[in-house]
Order: sequence, then C-alpha cells, then structure tokens
Amino acid sequence: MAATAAIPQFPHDFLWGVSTSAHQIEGAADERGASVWDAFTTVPGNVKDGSTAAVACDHYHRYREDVALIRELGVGAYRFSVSWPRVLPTGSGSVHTAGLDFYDRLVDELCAAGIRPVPTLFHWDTPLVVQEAGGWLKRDTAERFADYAAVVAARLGDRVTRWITLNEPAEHTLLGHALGQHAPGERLLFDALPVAHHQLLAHGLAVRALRAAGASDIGIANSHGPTWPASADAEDTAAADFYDILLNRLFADPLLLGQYPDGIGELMPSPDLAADLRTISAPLDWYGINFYQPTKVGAPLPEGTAAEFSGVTLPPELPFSPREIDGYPVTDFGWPVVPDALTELLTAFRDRYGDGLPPLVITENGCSYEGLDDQERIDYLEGHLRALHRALEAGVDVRGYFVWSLLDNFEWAEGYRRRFGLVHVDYDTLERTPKASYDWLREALRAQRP
Ligand code: GBH
Repeated sequence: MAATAAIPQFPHDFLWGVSTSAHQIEGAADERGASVWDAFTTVPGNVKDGSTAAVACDHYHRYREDVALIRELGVGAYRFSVSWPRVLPTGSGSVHTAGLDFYDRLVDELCAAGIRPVPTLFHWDTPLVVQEAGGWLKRDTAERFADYAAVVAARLGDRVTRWITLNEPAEHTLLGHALGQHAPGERLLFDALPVAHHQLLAHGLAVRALRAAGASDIGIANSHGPTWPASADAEDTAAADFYDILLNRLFADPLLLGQYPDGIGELMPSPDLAADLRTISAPLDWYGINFYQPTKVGAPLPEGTAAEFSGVTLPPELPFSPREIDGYPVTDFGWPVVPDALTELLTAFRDRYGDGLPPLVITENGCSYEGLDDQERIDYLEGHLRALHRALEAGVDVRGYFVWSLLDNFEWAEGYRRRFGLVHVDYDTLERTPKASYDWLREALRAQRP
C-alpha cells in the first residue's frame, strides 16, 4: 500500500495505542450501578438523538472480538476506562465482584494478545449515589474516589503497570457542571470551580493509593489546545488569556507547578489549600494530553448576540466568546482541522513547564466523520502525526500517541450521530467493520517496525 510512507519514523520505543471509555462502549447497564450519565440521558432533550448508552457497542459482552481488532491493528497499548459504578455500585463500600471480574478478564485478554492495558479510573461516569450525596461539589467524593482506586489497583495491579487517574477534568467541570451540556447537567457557571478542585484532589489521593499498591507508571489525561485571540485588540487578547487559563492552566498549573493561576486558589474550598496543592502536585511519571482543535476566543459579544460553544448557547455573563476559525477544513462535528496547532501546543507546553514537565503522551486525538471509506480521517491522522513528529524534532519529549477511538461509540450529548471510530459499529446488529483508516494505520505502524 502506498500509504506506508505517509508518516515519518518515530522512536523505536514510541508507544502506539487506541482509546475508548467505559460508558461510551460497554453497554450492559443493567449489570452495574447507575451513573450520572444514566440519569442524564433519560431526560428528553439532553441527548440530541434521544439515545442512551444502555447497550452502546455491547463491549462488555464482545470484548474478545474488540481485543482481536486491537491486536490486528498492531498497536502496543489500549487505553480504556474502568466504570466506577460497575466496581462499586454505591461509590464505596461493597464491591460488585462480577463488575471487577470483567476488567480482570479484559486485562488477561489484552496481556495474552501482547497489548499493554492502560486503564483510566474516571471518564465522567460518577456513581449516581455519589452524585446524590453532592457529587464533585463535595470534598468527600475525592476520598471515595481514592478508595475506589485502591480497590481496582488491588485487583489489577499485578498485570497493569500504567495508570491514568482522570480523563479531562476540565471538560467535566465546564460541560458537566458550568454549562449543563453533559451529566450531571449542572449550570453553575463559576460556582462550578469546587468541582475542579475536588477532581484535582481526587487525582492526588488516587496517585497516593496507586503508589501504595505498587504502581510506578502514573499519568492523567487532560484536554488542551492553543487559544487564539480573535484580534490583537486588548479586549480580545484579555478574553483569550482568560479562556486559556480555564482550559490550559486551571488543571496543569496545580499538577505541574503546585499552584493555581493567580486569583483562582482563593476561590477554592479547602481547609488547607497548601496541603491540598502538595497532594495534587505529587510527581507524575508522564502527563497525557487529549488534543482535538485550537479555539479562537474574543471579547463577549454585544448584548443580544448569543455566543456558541460546542453546540451550547453560552450565557451572556461570561467574560469571553468563542469564535469561528475560518480557512480550515472541518470535521462532521464542525471542529476545525488544524494539525499545526498540535505542534504549537506541545512546544508552548514545554516552554511553560520546562523542567517540571514529565514526558508527554497524546492520550486522545481523532475526528468524527461518516462512512467506511474515511479518507478524511486518514488525512486528519496523517496530518497530526506529522505535526507530532515536528514537536519531537523540536525537542519535546512525547512518548506515545493514542487514537480516539477504536470503535464508533456513544458520543455523549450527541448520542450515536458522531462517529469517531477506526472501526464502524452497526448499532442494529452490533457488527464491527474496520474502516479504511484502520487499514491505513495498520500499514503505517507496520512501516514503523524494523
Ligand atoms: C473527548 O473530549 C472525550 O474524552 C471523549 O470521551 C470524547 O468522545 C471525545 O473527546 C470526542 O468528543 O465546538 O470547535 O469549540 C473532547 C473535548 C471539548 C474537544 C469541546 C472539542 C469543542 C470544539 N472536546 N471541544 S468547538
């Protein structure tokens, strides 16, 4: 296949992988405790196609077939998430053994296929019982999360060496608790900030629990992307700086520098913020970045004009407004395709965090397009892998790259109408069919091997 020369040569020990998350693929909802997403999706209007993830890809019953697809693809690692309510239906206390058994079988299957398991402990599916007790607005949730981390590590830690604590706490704060577009559907705007602090604390306490269980290879997966000011005017650059703090620094600064951006620490609920920040900034073995697209941001729009973000109409009191990025192709989702923004992001990240920065891993990158003959996805992946390689050449220490996603799956508030998979899923028959991008990636990875 001519496509084999499509990407430059990466270091021989570079880790290639694919990503998924529990709620988006597992199904088997009646074989686990309820999560905030089960409650959210049953409210009409919350999910655009009216669907739920009760069955999704039925990965819970078809994981062997999915592991075979990963093996055939030739990647070295699989990033999946563990469902907290499948392991602990009430959030803490008694373990649902059958739920934990599932991850045990999955890890065995992966190891037998020579694929490294990389579990994420939290990808947005908070147990409903924990939510009813106050959820991420409560400090106690961080403690319960650490107990859950210890339960999972005790069972899988003999075979799992690499762990991810949280997925995108920024999106979970912003979309789930500030804007209400994701579960649990809270619209708290800036009153959502405690959700950020408690997730960071949960991360720090989970790192401690994982280390106590012997784990030595721990990271986190955060969403990042360059923020482009709408113009050079002072109002626009100030608005862009503000947005950049929320997306790119609110989580990374405490994790990597041990401090919140100026003015934010005072807003966080904590009996002892300095002690919390020490917990949060415990050294990581690597730092995961989920990259999709840059964001252009300007001053708030004039009164009466509604700004949109990710399909939601933003409340007028926000001190910024996202703007269209023109001049680039867009995915089905309307997100601009700007591979150079990945190089820009990675070099800026290295410059900002310097010596405090552990090795980086791209824990998600991908796009939504219809169809089996998905040349646009091939172009997207090829462009981003070239951009990633340029960052390596510029001296940024990136050790791995995971495609989002292995399978088409339940795309949150969009339901099943956005398809991110390398493998197509027919939601009537649950049949899996590799797309052209799957074949392309398999050949590209084959060409990487000596
Ligand atoms: C990830 O979040 C999630 O981890 C994953 O579960 C999900 O399936 C996947 O990405 C695909 O969505 O409208 O142009 O302003 C993605 C985070 C946040 C990236 C919103 C795009 C808005 C783009 N996303 N952002 S735009």
